[in-house]
Amino acid sequence: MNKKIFLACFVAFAATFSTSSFAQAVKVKPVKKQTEARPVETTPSDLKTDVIKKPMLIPASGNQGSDWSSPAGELAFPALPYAYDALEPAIDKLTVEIHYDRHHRAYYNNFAKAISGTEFASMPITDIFAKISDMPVSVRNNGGGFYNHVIYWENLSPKGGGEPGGELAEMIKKQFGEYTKFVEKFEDAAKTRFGSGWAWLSVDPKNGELFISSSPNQDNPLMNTSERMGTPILALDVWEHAYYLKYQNKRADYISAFWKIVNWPVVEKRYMQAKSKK
Ligand code: MN3
Repeated sequence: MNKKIFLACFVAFAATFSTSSFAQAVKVKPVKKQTEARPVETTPSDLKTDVIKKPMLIPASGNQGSDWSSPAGELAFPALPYAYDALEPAIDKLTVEIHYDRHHRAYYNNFAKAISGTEFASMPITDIFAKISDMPVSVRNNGGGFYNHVIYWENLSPKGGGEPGGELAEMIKKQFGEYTKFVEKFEDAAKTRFGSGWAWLSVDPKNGELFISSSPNQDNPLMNTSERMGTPILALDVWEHAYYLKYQNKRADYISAFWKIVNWPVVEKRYMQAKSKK
């Protein structure tokens, strides 16, 4: 081969090779297309960026353990009681991370903003909920979003599952029959909640009875807009952001996995507290 031609071929080859490697190195992952039409969730606007790894350490708060009696303006954003991957395989790490660090934190921040400098800042959040029909919609959505997720994270545990014990177990048996009947009824409330919302087990303050309900959006049974008001002792988030990455449209599979991570001792403790306040 002519030396010049060889050199030209070599340069052309090298240029092609280096261009394609470079192209590969900077190749951006294609954005996953949504494969089916589904209801659009309202998500805080700062959720659109990729997940940023942040240290887990968040200052411990005064409201850990569901003490909601302090003024709403003094409530802190509580630390997640376990690592992001601790609930696997029931709930995957990325879902917990985004759900807690983006969604929940945004509700907290927006709630703090909504009540800052208002008379609501000095009221316990439970008193705000009791008058929620008179409150601005930002207080309702973000206050509910903040509170509901604290209840939810606390009633989950990597060591959860099994069945409730103590007086709660007795009351469940008395009101719903076997434990499996209770599970069926709770699952029904969670599955049939249309769109985004929550399923709840609560204590009726008037007679100490347990009842199952569901709520739309970020509403909860403490709000005076509820059909039946009560103190929530078990919460299940059925917004798509709580399960979609792992379960996609299979909400029912997420709901059955939920029972494997329910922190019954916490639910029992809440039951005893709610009962004593009736
Ligand atoms: Mn949620």
